[in-house]
Amino acid sequence: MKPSFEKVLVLGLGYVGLPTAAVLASRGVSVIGVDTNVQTVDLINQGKVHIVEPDLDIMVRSAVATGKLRAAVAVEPADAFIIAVPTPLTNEHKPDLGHVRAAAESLSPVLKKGDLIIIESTSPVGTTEAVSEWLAGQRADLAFPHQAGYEADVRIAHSPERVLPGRVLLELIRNDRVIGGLSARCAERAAQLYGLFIDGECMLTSARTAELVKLAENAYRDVSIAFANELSMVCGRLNIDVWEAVELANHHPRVGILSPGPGVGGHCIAVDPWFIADSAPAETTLIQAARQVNDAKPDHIVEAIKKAAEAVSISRIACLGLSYKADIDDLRESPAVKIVKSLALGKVGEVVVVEPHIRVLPEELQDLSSLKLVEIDAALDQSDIVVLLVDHQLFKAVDRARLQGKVVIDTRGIWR
Ligand code: SAJ
Repeated sequence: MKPSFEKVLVLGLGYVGLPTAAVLASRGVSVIGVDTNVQTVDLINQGKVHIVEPDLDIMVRSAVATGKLRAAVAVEPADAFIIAVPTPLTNEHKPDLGHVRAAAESLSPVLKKGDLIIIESTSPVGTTEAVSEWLAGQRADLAFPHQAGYEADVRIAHSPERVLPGRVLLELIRNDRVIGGLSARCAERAAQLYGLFIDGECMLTSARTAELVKLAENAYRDVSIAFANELSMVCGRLNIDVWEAVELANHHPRVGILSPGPGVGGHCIAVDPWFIADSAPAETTLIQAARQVNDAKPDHIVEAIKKAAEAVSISRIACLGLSYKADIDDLRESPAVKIVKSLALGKVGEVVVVEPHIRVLPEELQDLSSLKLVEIDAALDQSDIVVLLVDHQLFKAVDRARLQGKVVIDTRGIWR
């Protein structure tokens, strides 16, 4: 087996692909990052980045400057290929494997004996095997692992990313890594690649198990958050402070209730549980119920705001935060965006929004004429109802005296 990797291609230069490409390049490997977006490719070749993540800009700049990282729109031959493209959800809650398939099939012309392909994209169980079958359909001259197992010419593995946005570079190196091969040899070869930059443990398993493990991790978190969110609604009905109840319950040595919030956002936890539900619909009552509980939470908050608005003559509402969680600029699937949109569409008072990490409102909020993006001071001065949607540092630092006399709806419990 080849001991080293001289050249690695990373397909998809997003939140996972770009940091992975930069870290590999920092270890002396020649890395080509491939993306279909020409602007992204141009930007990276200038040593710049298109996503906000601590230290990523410095790492990319130095990797490009040393010539170890280059971006391109087309694939080329390499020793290993890492696929890190999105796996979105269709409107029917089904996984869309179009990007994974296109990326995998684009490798067909450059693939040769001894190459390694790793799928990092979060994928439903069976995807890695499907990649092997798709490529076998195009390259009858090579033996693939679903046909030839240990003796295959090409090694294919799944190793899901598990990094937390905001801590990507740290977690990429420190986290333990699950590596699932279509054969033991595939997993071993992939572990050699990750061994170049990972301090955590590499745990080898089958591709199907690795696929499920990743989905299980995010579904587990979704179910845990759903429990906290359901409890917050129970406490609302019974007029109990949920934060106090959670804090007290968590003194029990075997209880660790998560924090309720306005709902679950981001591109992972709100999406991945559906991949399990799609594969085993009859067996996933709990997972599907958790999705419904978390998806219903924004509407529950909107109802509480409407009730508060009815109690004042002119309701001027300040919504604090739009991102899907604290101290990042990522608005994907954000419950805060859903709540603000619903208030504006329902004409529930005059709404101003504060989001320190963006300069303009996202497109879906731009046409709502009643909505304005303002600074925190202006928002607090102008409002009678303050809705805290994201626990950004900026909001934690608000002087509580400034909230006096206002109706406060604190969905994250930071001002208790
Ligand atoms: N949330 C709560 N209450 C909590 C914790 C989170 O309401 O107690 C909300 C957040 O506000 C946010 C959502 O849940 O809207 C998700 O945030 P998160 O910090 O739990 O997770 P993500 O989506 O940023 O990242 C997750 C991580 N997975 C797990 O923790 C199991 C990360 O490790 C994965 O790499 C990432 O998904 C991914 O890409 O799959």
